[in-house]
Amino acid sequence: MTELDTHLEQVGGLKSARRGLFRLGAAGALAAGFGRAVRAESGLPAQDWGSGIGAAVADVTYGMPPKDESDMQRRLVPWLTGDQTSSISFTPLQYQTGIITPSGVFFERYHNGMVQANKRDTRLMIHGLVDRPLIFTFEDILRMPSETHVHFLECAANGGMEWRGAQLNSLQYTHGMVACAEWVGVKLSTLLEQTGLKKEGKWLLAEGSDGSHLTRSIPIEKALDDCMVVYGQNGESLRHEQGYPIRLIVPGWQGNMNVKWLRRLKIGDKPWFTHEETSKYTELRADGKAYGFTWPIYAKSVITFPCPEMHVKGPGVYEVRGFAWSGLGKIKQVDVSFDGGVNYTRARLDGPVQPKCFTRFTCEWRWDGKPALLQSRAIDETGFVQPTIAELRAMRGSNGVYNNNSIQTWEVKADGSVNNVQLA
Ligand SMILES: Nc1nc2c(c(=O)[nH]1)N[C@H]1C(S)=C(S)[C@@H](COP(=O)(O)O)O[C@H]1N2
Ligand SMILES: [Mo]
Repeated sequence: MTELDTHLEQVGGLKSARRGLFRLGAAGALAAGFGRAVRAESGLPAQDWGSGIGAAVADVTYGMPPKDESDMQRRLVPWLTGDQTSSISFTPLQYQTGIITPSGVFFERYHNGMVQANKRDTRLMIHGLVDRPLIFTFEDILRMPSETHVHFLECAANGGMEWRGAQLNSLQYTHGMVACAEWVGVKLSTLLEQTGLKKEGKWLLAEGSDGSHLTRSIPIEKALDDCMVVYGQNGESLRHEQGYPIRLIVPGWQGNMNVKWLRRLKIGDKPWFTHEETSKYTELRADGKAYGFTWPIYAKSVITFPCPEMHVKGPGVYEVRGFAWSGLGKIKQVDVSFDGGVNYTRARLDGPVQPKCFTRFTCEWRWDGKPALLQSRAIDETGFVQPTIAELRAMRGSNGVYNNNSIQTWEVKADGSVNNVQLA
């Protein structure tokens, strides 16, 4: 018996550990259909990197991805915005393997460029209808009780170019204004406990310290529910791109409300109707009027393999992969179609399934080599079903920009290439 066996026997885990091994064997047999592995009789020649000494550890380094992974970059659409300081870059979702978006490729959205704020001069003022208006330093915020949550963040303009028809033959450009990260910080309710709230305080205004002084109104129920002032992102401090040193996280609601380089929170008795929540970031209807506030991101999903950047190579068995998310809570179900939405197969949810967070889904696909139309449809725990683009257009016309959560169709051609298409 090895030391591990003895330990497992003591804690009563030996049997299940052994069962685990057998289960692995069974999964291996099932997976055989996927591979094109060759028989091992021929032997495995040594690889050239294995014959010498590897690189030494170095002092004071920050690791970078392997050279071969250099396609994993944020990209922009040059014609989309008039200049690059009020612009956006897109997350390379086609290369994202798990639910966490690496901080270096988290999409960026600036209304007036990226500013390099610092911890020393950062101040957060909370005032308005509070009992004790207060100004917090970064140190003050860091000392307070903290929490960790994994949440997606999506610009309401994600997919905004696709309202009038399929435009861009790229997953990065059709869906890359979204990303998901682990955030660490202080709940807004913890901060507001210190200032106290007057009874008439029903709304909160959040303002950024960058030149755009971006401001948004948030109902106090949401502010007290799950909003956070965060300083941690994926195990380190926020990046400048994401609002270093502090930003607001408004879980599941429009990216625009997640104010970066946070500076001021004002409590009031009514919303402020700033231009970011009236002329922008509202939902246009077919009649040209816009709905009032629509804050949450509704259930949405997209297949990340195959996609225009990730082709299939010949008939055979594939694992279709993707992400689903909802601003209303957890993802309950994802269905995948191979025939443009006529038939659907239930996908496997690759847990943990967390609220207002990317959920990874996978679905086995036996491709016969004929043209196919791949789709995924998300359903969240509130029962919200991701709509088709035709259903969305019937409700809202096709002149809008925001809140396009429609089902994406990828056309797989006989040669294995993949195109962004829309079905009437
Ligand atoms: N202060 C400030 N906050 C901001 C913005 C900004 O330009 N300035 N852009 C907003 C918009 S429109 C979006 S979609 C998100 C994007 O967050 P990210 O750049 O971390 O991806 O930040 C929001 N918060
Ligand atoms: Mo945005």
